[in-house]
Amino acid sequence: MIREKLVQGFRDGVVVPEGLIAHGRGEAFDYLVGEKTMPASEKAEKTAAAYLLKAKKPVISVNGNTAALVRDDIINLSKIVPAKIEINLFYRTDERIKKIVEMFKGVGVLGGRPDARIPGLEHHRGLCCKEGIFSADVVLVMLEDGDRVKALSDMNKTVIAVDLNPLSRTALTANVTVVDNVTRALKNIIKFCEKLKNNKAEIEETIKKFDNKGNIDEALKYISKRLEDLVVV
Ligand code: PTJ
Repeated sequence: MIREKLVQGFRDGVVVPEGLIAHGRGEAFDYLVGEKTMPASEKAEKTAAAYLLKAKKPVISVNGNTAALVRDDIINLSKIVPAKIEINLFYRTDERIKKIVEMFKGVGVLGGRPDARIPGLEHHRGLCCKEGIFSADVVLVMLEDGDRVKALSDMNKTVIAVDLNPLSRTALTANVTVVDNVTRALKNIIKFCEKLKNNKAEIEETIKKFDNKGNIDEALKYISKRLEDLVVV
């Protein structure tokens, strides 16, 4: 189903060919994790929810793959937090932006008329909105390029990244790395937002006890143990 959604997104001009390649890489990692949420990922998802709820100006960044795969979850999450949604494309074209804006019609997404730049990124890739990503304190990115995560981090933003590759530059640069399929991750983050929403103490506690590097290590150990257990001879 995931593959079909992306292929349809590609035919509709929402997903780029590179997005299909990125999906293939993600799929390979998903087999390694057993196509389910690892305990370390659940911890990161809870922490992601805590950061989003605590933020003053949280923004969910959307690209072609996430628009095609998890549009409804993005809208639900943006309402629960509440957070702004900004379309921010790596392979930016006006036509793609227009198509994705159309997919989020009625929700009020940013990104159609960028009026600011993320320092350190070349022209097209640095475009963003002043009232969105540019002034956000917490940004949720999914299937994001490493340079852009680094640039956001250099702007002193807290970056939450969903990326199935625990060794990608994105995963290693983000403040909170969720090593999970975006189709599971967003649902879990929504679940934790509902749980934490009125509990300030637990939000603080969750953030305080989270160690991102240690959590990535835990994910790697889980994958490694899983592979060892799968060895038959
Ligand atoms: O729509 P655009 O123009 O913004 O372009 C989007 C892509 C995804 C093409 C662009 O951001 C890109 O090239 O990303 P990368 O650098 O290929 O990184 C994508 C990362 O997401 C890789 O580490 C994949 O393993 C991972 N990934 C792929 N599918 C999923 C995933 N992570 C979580 N859930 C997935 N379903």
